[in-house]
Amino acid sequence: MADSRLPPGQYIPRGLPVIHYGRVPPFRPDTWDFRVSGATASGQEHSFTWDDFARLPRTSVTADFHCVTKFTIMDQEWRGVSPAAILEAAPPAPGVRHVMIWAEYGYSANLRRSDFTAPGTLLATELGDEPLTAEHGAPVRIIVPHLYAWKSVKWVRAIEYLTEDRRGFWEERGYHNVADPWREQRYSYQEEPGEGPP
Ligand SMILES: Nc1nc2c(c(=O)[nH]1)N[C@H]1C(S)=C(S)[C@@H](COP(=O)(O)O)O[C@H]1N2
Ligand SMILES: [Mo]
Repeated sequence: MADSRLPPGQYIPRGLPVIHYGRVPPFRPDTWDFRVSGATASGQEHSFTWDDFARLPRTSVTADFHCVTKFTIMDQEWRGVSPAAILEAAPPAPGVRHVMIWAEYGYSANLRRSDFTAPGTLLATELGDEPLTAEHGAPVRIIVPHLYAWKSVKWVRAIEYLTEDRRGFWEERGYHNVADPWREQRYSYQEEPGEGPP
């Protein structure tokens, strides 16, 4: 039953939309890196080359994708690296409750640690058995299917461990800090106490 899988206010469009702010960045495997910074257990930043990243354990997720502009894409099959593998390779300090996902050109989105480690969340490198295309976020994007898709950051380059919550790009511009589509958490004025940084 498709309807029970469609959050309130959403519809199913034709085709697969491409949406982002700004330009599509080029991918240069020789200079690309993936950093884990902020409150790491060691106090040091971790850096992965493309080869390092490609050697991390891989898994897949099938999920629906809900954009706040109201389209929903059903049953996308993603493959990539589980956030658990990142937490293991680059352990966070005790106290880390939030993360900031950073993309090329400074786009960012914040997640609660529990959303980062949720079973559907994935650092995806493939969609439907094909490597991600540039416009859909190659080489790595995060997929957080249980939240509005502005948090599914394309072209991810870094994860910053946070001991206190901080707003990302759209969360600073009037969008909801949590962004649960089932509760229609679209805008920041809907936030209840405790759902955003003080
Ligand atoms: N780096 C980056 N990631 C981003 C965005 C962006 O502007 N920059 N837009 C987000 C929004 S609003 C949506 S709906 C999805 C769209 O993903 P798609 O283009 O693969 O359909 O990407 C998200 N990830
Ligand atoms: Mo979106």
